Amino acid sequence: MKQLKESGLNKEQIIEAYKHVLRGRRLDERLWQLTRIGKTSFNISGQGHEVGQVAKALAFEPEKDYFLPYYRDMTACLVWGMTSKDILMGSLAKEDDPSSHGRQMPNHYGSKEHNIVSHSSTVSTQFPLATGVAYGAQLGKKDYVTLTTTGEGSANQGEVQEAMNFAGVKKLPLIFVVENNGYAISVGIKEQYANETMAERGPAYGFPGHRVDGNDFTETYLTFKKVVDDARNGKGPALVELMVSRLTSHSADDDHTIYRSKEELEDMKQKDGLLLFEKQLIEEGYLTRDEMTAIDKELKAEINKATDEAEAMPDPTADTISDQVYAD
Ligand SMILES: Cc1ncc(C[n+]2csc(CCOP(=O)(O)OP(=O)(O)O)c2C)c(N)n1
Ligand SMILES: [Mg+2]
Repeated sequence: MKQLKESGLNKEQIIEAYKHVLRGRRLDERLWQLTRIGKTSFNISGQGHEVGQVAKALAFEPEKDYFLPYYRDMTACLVWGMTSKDILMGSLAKEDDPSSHGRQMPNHYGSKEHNIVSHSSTVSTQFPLATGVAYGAQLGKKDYVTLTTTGEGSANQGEVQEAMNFAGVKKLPLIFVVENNGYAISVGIKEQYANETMAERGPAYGFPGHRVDGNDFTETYLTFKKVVDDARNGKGPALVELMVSRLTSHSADDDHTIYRSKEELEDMKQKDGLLLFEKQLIEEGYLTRDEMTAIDKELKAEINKATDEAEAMPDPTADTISDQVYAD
């Protein structure tokens, strides 16, 4: 793994990155708890994707760049500006949920305030939409870059190929990401695609493709920094394949112990990106274990407060059922 100092980020920024990673993990654990005690209907989790998502998001300028995420990108959405309370209001389907005012399923992140465009449950439909958002930047001579993401199984949908082809033809300022966690629900990669890597599909459409280890913070951050800078400078799109692990079942509605071996699950736990990142932070002198424990305590208090506040927010009322669904 590359050293953290090679990222060019200072100590404060690296510690901030760690807080984002840990917040993503702790908040997701809270979402699981709420599902299990029947307070929410569903959860789909990014545990194992967090380090890569933080490194990715930090390479953008969320004040102006657009993000069309997929359902596992909660931690990236937190970096982009959403709060724990925002996410919790979405899971609890509250009227003030910024993603959809409680109309969508949990984990369909969106925020008008933060340029995060809400997506459909039909996987990868955000890809052609992102192409449109990026084309808007080009036609309007604006310097924002658009980011869109999906999983490696969903990357085989037809509209993904259409979106990448159009982006290549027009040289759009658009970064495509495939978060490759090796599974599409219970289906492993051997049954998903026949090419070696997802990254090699970039050059097939006329732009660079990079495969990075999503647990290597520096490698991921520097790769995104380069492609984002290039996109902003008119050099066109790129595809980044982020190699990550799905530490949980696909969602709150399945049990991965049925289709993954005990050995595989144990091995994955040992290689948990959060633990590797913590080890690296200690070894490279950024934080001590005690300091990490203190940060964890702070984040747990923050998430408890956000949960109480989100739970106390009003539900949508029946007479507003079609608000936020149809334009006036
Ligand atoms: C068009 C479409 N087909 C099937 C589904 C059901 N579905 C939801 S997620 C998913 C698996 C996606 O796997 P992958 O793209 O690898 O992403 P991951 O969940 O592993 O992050 C499937 C089949 C769907 N939502 N939309
Ligand atoms: Mg997958």
